[in-house]
Amino acid sequence: MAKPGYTTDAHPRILEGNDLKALAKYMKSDSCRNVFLMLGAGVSTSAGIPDFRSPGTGLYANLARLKLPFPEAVFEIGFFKKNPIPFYTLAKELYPGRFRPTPTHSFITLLHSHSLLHTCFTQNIDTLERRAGVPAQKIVEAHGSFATQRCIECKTPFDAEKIKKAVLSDEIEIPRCEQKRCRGLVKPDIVFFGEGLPDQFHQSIRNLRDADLLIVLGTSLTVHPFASLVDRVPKDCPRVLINLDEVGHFNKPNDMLFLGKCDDVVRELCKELGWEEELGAAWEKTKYSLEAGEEEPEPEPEETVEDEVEKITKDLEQTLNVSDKKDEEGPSAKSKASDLVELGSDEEGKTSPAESPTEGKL
Ligand code: CNA
Repeated sequence: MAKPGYTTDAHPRILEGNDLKALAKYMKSDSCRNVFLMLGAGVSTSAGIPDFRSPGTGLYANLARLKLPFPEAVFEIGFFKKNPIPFYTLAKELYPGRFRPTPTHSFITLLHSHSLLHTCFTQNIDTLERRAGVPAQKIVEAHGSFATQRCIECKTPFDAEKIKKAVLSDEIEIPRCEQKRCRGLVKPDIVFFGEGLPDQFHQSIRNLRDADLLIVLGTSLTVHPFASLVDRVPKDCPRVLINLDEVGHFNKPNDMLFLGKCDDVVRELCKELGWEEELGAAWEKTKYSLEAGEEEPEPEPEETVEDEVEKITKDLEQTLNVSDKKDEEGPSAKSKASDLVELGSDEEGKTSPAESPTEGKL
């Protein structure tokens, strides 16, 4: 719910500059009551989870050398039906529980504890927002998550512990529906190409008209309809982009651009807000949240996102080598590429919005 008692006339949405100091001042003013966030994979790269599109370290660049008809096939529902092994190989690497939330995730919990957070829209499927302690009712997982799973045929939900066991076992087991006449493939509720976005996403869009501030973090803004949320806030609502590179069209008078790593920018912003210590304390709490009840882990040499990508690619390569035959049965690059709804490029090389009524992620 948007906070009551707010009028634009009494509290105009005006920024006094275009730096973090001005942003912090606005955030502490009475004008800023409802903060909305839009998150992408760049928020989790410092946790060791590769994004898709960063050149070199992104999953797509690395999957390109594998025997997939095209890198995105791993997340394509038609391909999954024919060969679920590549997805499950990747799922094993990305399965929640192994990664610690980042300082940026902890910043979101501070927005909540300071009664500023309205909704955190995320494209991420890693559930790190929840792990950091952001309340579930404040999160819209637009592309689904690993939190629940079901049969892709009869839609019967599947037991969380059983899928976890199957995914994390040494030999990947592909979980199957337990309904006697079904036995369909089971998949985490992650939105694949060719699948619709959750109802909660569509229902939450209208709330953006109450936004006093939109902060967009770590996303290439190439996936629609998610990317179009930036245009759903009121005309005078300040919009902030925090990303490694410039994306989207942040050129309105109240727009702000901070190019850099999310964690670095967020730390600076917290300094300006006087939240520096709180951020440190909130992030410290995430240290032992890797698995409920898990003891403090032994210190390990820090794994970089490059190491993680290399590991994922190697695992997939190995799996695909042993499943050549299945690969051959899979859809051809040519025929499936034409089915994708998100990857058409406009003249600037950016992905254009899906024309098709069928939605899809990526
Ligand atoms: P993307 O297209 O890979 O873009 C990531 C963006 O983040 C790029 O613009 C990068 O420059 C930027 N970036 C990378 N690291 C940082 C950093 N440390 N600080 C600031 N910016 C950074 O990913 P999107 O999220 O835009 O694409 C949407 C896809 C990616 C969704 O469907 C997700 O499900 C999917 N995805 C999710 C995860 C995850 O859950 N962690 C990981 C990989 C992909």
